[in-house]
Amino acid sequence: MKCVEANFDGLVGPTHNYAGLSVGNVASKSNANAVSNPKQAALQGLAKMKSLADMGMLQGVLAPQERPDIYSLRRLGFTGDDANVMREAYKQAPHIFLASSSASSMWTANAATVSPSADTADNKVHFTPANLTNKYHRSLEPVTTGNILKAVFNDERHFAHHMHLPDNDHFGDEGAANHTRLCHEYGEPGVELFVYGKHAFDDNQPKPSKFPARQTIEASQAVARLHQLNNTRTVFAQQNPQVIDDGVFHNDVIAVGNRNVLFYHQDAFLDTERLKTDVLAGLDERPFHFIEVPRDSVSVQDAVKSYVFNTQLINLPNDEMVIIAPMECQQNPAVYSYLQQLTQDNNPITNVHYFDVKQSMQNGGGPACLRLRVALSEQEQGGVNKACWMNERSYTALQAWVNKHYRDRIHADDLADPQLLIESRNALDELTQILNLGSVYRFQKA
Ligand code: SUG
Repeated sequence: MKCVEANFDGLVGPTHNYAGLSVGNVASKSNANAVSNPKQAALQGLAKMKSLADMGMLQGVLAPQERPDIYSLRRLGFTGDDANVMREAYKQAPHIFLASSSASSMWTANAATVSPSADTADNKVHFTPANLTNKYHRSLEPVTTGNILKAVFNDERHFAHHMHLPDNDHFGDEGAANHTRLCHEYGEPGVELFVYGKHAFDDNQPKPSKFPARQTIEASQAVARLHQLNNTRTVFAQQNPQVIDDGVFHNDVIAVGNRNVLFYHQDAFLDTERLKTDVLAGLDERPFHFIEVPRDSVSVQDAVKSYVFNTQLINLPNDEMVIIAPMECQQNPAVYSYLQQLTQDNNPITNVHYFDVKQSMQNGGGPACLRLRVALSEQEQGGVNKACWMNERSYTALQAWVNKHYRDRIHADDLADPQLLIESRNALDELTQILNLGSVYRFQKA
């Protein structure tokens, strides 16, 4: 079965801003209160999507969410018309209001965990939206994420959609950011590697002491069960608690895998040897490449600053494997020289392409955070909502849409402007037509 891996990037929403909401995420905290540029952010994201499509990759678009989330503010006791809810929430509980205004759904690596049909017992592609319980602003995402995924992958013959896991820290789940699929060919059964930060039901296991572990093993195991994965090809590995305390809040900040390559930092995992043995046990004899980056070449601090592991490892149509990296990797001497050498060494990676996604990077979201990977057979591709593919036509339409609706400057104080909610709803309503999504937002159902 010929399969390719598609990337579905999150479109940056109209309220993109820097609110310092993510403890444990260095960039988010250090850019708190900075002025953002939602228009530039969305255009940077679209440019990356279009470049990948131009490279011959299957590239999709996932719609952003409605913010501020008036419904959750009403649940918290703010009343009156929408403008009053915003005004009162901003006045009485500014932190809650800012959290309700985040455009964080752009980081679709956290939208869901996806298992391709080659790995699942019923041969369907399985999706479980991430509950993102660890951060309040992100915990507002899963219901709408589920609606959007169902509107994009809307063919029951091929796609199975699960509800997100119970909304509790015991089942904290951050989706594909902590999940990597390794295989020789996308259409063959692969190994699904789940990386977790802590055991929720066993206090005697190691865990970080300074920053939260967002993903539990219990959540990863539940997703593996829901997706009907084969035990012999499912690996659970613990992230090194020390690196979480150093700012590695998701595994995709310290490791990335694609097909027969796992590219990771020496300090990424608690037990690297065991992980390697378990991965190899699930694959056949063909060569597999563990590319371990020594701390002497790239420190964990440089990895966190440059996001060298929050890169996309992709196979181009000619089968060359290349890295899609943020510009920040070019600007960091240790990282840049490591990457230069890597493409000369004896491994499948031949080239690095650098992209400007700075608006997202300043909130701790690199190229890999912005995309959800979905390996699809030709038949399954036919079941995907056609309007959601990136091509010349959709690119032109989406660029025009951003230019028409987005602001080029947002500071925290601007978020309480009722006009911003009206602008955002108008924009999203039009977007659902461009992407042929139907009514995925609550304001459209009212
Ligand atoms: O969850 N930042 C996101 C970044 C997510 C990155 N995703 C992956 N690594 N896959 C987060 O911490 C910051 C929002 C703010 O501070 O305004 C934020 O939510």
